[in-house]
Amino acid sequence: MNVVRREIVLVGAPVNDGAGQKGCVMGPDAYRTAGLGETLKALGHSVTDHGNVRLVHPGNVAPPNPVLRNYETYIGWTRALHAKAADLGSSPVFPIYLGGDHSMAAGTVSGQARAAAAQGRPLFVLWLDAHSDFHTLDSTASGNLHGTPLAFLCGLSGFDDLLGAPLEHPVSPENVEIMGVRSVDDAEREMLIGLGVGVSDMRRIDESGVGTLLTPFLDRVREANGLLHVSLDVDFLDPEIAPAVGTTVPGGATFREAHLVMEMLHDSGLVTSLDLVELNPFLDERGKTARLMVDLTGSLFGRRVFDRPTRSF
Ligand code: Z70
Ligand code: MN
Ligand code: MN
Ligand code: MN
Repeated sequence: MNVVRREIVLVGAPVNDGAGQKGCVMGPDAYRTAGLGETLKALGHSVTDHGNVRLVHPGNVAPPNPVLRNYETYIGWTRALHAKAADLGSSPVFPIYLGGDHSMAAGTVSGQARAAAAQGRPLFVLWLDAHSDFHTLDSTASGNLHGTPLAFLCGLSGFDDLLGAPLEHPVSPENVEIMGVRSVDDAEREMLIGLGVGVSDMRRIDESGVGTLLTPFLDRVREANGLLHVSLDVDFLDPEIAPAVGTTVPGGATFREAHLVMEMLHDSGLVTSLDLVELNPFLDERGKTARLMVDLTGSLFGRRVFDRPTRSF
């Protein structure tokens, strides 16, 4: 078997203030309960659980837009997770960040991008999500900050409070691929088109298939000698198979589409860090969604039905 043994580090990010409802705070423990560590060990990897990152409150910061909800904790979580991810990114481990709502990616991905830059390598981001999470602090109408991390990560303006300075190592918009999207607000659409972010929406998936859409992106990562961060939002999946999310959007990725993405990512050998976000265990059905997310992570780390052909002719 050609198993590449990875040194995996689990990092809990019990972030809930970016979402519209409560429950994601329980995400990290649901993944642990569903056997994420055991699953990865059974595939031959080493797994160390670093426990949960703790919020450091930044003190009083005036929000630039009155609609923003929990602006100060967005800042606190971004700083804490950025520091953790920059540290892990500079060592040979594979971090899995257990969310927590998607606002946590402002910290995890910016930290990984800092570590990538220190190695002189570009960071690519595959954002698997029903939403594009591409609002600025001005454009968001809901004020839910989990709708903003990808705009921050791509270097859009207005986010300087998050790290206390302009983002030093933004992710290049052409190095981002959003896949599975089916809910985009008008302001986000204009910015995504203006910046040339790669988007494979559900229609393109229906027409071409996830494999055909993913291959050219992976080729670009490889040709650029890039690092690849995958940010997997539970709502990428169809709510029939993954009900444990705050805002269900019908028409998501199927079980097989999602596994194929993970299997192809595994075979590429290009992925260097992962977020598992937006799991709301309070809304789950007997652990079904948590277990599916664990199984998908297993596919990303090498689980397969056969490791070689049964015949040589
Ligand atoms: C909408 C907003 C959102 C979930 C991201 C939705 C944002 N664009 N919702 N992830 N579950 O409120 O900005
Ligand atoms: Mn999201
Ligand atoms: Mn630097
Ligand atoms: Mn989403």
